[in-house]
Amino acid sequence: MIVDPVEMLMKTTSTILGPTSTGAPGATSFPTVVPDLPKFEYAEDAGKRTLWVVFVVMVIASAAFAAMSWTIPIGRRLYHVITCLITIIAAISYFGMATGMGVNYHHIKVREQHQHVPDTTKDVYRQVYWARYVDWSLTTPLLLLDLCLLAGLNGGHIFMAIAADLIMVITGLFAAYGHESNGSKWGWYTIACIAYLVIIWHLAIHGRAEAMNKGGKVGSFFAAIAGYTLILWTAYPIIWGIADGSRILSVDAEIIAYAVLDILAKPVFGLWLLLTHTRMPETNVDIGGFWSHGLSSEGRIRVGDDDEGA
Ligand code: RET
Repeated sequence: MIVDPVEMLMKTTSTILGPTSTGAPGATSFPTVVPDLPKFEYAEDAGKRTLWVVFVVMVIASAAFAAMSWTIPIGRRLYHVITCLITIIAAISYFGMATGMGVNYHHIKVREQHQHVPDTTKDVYRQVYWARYVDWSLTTPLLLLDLCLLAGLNGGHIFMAIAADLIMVITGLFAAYGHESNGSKWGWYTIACIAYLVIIWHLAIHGRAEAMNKGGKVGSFFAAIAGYTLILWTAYPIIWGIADGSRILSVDAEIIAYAVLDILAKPVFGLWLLLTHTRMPETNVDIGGFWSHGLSSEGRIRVGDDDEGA
């Protein structure tokens, strides 16, 4: 049986430690500091139920995107494949989180100042869902790839945007396990925010310019969907700052906030992208060769692309 040391500690502290008194009535009163019990911040019913709901939404979205892809030839399915993969990865990550995996406690020592006695520290244990960062390290590059392909960005800029994205997610994970006392938490957070600015730069400057070159319709669709993405993505570091960062939001509220953002950033984004792409031939990415025909297609009688089934 795997025993979670923090769960054990929670059980023992709640039975051993009762209310503490600061001295007998009438005794000369000295300034005293009563040691605080450790504080535990963890997901309760609302949070756990939300994780299950998002898991179901991601499964339904994946099924819908797969079904949409079967209606078009394989050579034009690139966006469908990428977008479906995004919701499949999210479904797997939410399944893990809903069943209590991909999460652990981060121990934070909070310094408390007092008027007449030396400072004390309080122990806080807060759950960190590290599975989110695994999810983001796979799905945010894919979301960016969708947008970069739509804009018609070159390989070099796509590579740099995705590299910045991976740096953002990894340093964001370090921030989640960083310490307040030595500045590592907010230091990592700052590095992640700088990486995020690099992503915005690539989308807003290079992406927009390339999309405009593809014509007015593609240009305005890219401006709309990339603008929507930037607004949503910017909400993530804000939620992080008030949840993991300064612990103003409870773990339940954090789960609910990320759930709303994740649904808007993956299934809603995906549906919008795929429906518009199907109606806009200018957004097609021409992928023949191996993707459509396999390695050694020479000499084979090839059925027309349009006849290829699912
Ligand atoms: C962190 C914290 C550190 C600073 C920054 C962050 C940005 C995260 C972003 C996440 C986007 C996630 C998406 C998920 C889709 O479902 C890591 C929260 C800048 C932008 C789009």
